[in-house]
Amino acid sequence: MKVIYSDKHQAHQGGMELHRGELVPCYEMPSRAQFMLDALRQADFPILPPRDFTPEHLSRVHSADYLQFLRTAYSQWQAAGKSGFMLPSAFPARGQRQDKIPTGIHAKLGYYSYDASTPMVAGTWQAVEAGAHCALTAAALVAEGEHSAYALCRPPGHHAGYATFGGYCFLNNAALASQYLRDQGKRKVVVLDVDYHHGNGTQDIFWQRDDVLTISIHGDPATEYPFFLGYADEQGEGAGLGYCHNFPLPAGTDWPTYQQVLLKALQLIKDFRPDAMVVSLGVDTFEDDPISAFKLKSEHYPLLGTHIASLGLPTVFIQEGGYAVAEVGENVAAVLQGFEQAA
Ligand code: OKP
Ligand code: ZN
Repeated sequence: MKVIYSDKHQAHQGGMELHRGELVPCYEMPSRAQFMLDALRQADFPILPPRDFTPEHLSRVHSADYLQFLRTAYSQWQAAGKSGFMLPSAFPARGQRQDKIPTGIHAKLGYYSYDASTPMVAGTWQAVEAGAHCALTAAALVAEGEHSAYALCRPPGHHAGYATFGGYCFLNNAALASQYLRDQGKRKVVVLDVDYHHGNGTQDIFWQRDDVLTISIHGDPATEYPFFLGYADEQGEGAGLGYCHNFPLPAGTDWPTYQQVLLKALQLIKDFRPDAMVVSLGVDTFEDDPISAFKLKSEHYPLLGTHIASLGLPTVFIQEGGYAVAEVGENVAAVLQGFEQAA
């Protein structure tokens, strides 16, 4: 399978994030992508640059005002005399106005975000746009008939909603790939999110739709990020009711338990009978991940790939999280190799 990669991701280097109440160096760092690229090259995956896409592709899953905000936010910060990384500091809470789009940069940051763990810098938009183009290119290859493709996106995307950023994510790469597949004639698409964190952004974007099934297996939001979404009783709304499934799992979840739940998710996918699949591939389920609490070992990642391949679906893999930097590369390569050997 082809790997789509752009070194433009390097322009996004956040600096510090507010993590569980402490300002710490960003876990989501450029070396993550370098380790993945090295491991994939080592494993002989062909590596290609992204194609160009028009802004209209981004507007398919994000609001126009949100995209405009992302493109201009850092210049507005600089115009206010600021430099360095930029974080939101106040958010509209219960009882406060969300019907007015504010104009000041600090108000806008809080309006469009929902945490202080997602800094932006001067190169963020350039990196994020290139990542989205990697996802769209991988989707295009699959739409054109390849059985699978992998987009090495950095930063990740699955926490980005229709008009919200957070959880290190700005554009929802998995949603962009899914919508692209729909627009190219795949009638039903499933997004399987195996990142440790709930794919709240993807859920938000497809919440009211029955043409894109979203399934996420993740740490229990009662204690794990994104905290306020990802419970099992979230099932979609309107036409989308029944087309969203969440599997929150406790800290300490190991491969036998994970595999049982994965098999349930795969059965839901078979029942849906999709024409294509998008996998939000996070390897922060790894036992040594610094911000996660599952206990998967490196030997389990090929098995994850094999299980996914058993569906026999045209599949776009989108890179999400994974913060045990030295091991992310081999774990990602292991999933893709497991998939290819079984496909
Ligand atoms: C991104 B992905 C909150 C901690 C914030 C954000 C985690 C984002 C994970 N105090 N941590 O799903 O791997
Ligand atoms: Zn994650």
